[in-house]
Amino acid sequence: MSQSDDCLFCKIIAGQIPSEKVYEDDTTYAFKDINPKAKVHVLIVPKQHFANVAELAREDSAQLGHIVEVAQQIADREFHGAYRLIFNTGIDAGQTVFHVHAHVLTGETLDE
Ligand code: DGP
Repeated sequence: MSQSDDCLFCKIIAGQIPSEKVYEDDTTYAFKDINPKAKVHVLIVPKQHFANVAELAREDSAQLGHIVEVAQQIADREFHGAYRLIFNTGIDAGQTVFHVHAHVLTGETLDE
């Protein structure tokens, strides 16, 4: 599994930094965002390091599809299948951690 030494989310996946796990399988890890923007705010990450969603789509589109499936499972459990899925991509779009992550916002009715 490729990892980046300086990557915060690689360290979370490896258990070197604590997190509140929501889901895990062989390829994918999901945990609660430290600064929630909704009643339920989960980050879903591939265990393999990709910088952003464009790189993930190019190099492993099946993993990208799997992230959407995991988001759906979380929302099915938390809020009758309703959720918002966000991939901030690039500094000017608000990306601060350069290990691709899907923000899943759910658990309540969201503002438009
Ligand atoms: P983004 O701005 O799209 O790169 O989102 C990064 C998210 O990561 C942001 O919503 C806050 C969250 N985050 C940053 N550091 C930590 C951490 O140490 N633990 C957890 N659980 N979340 C973190």
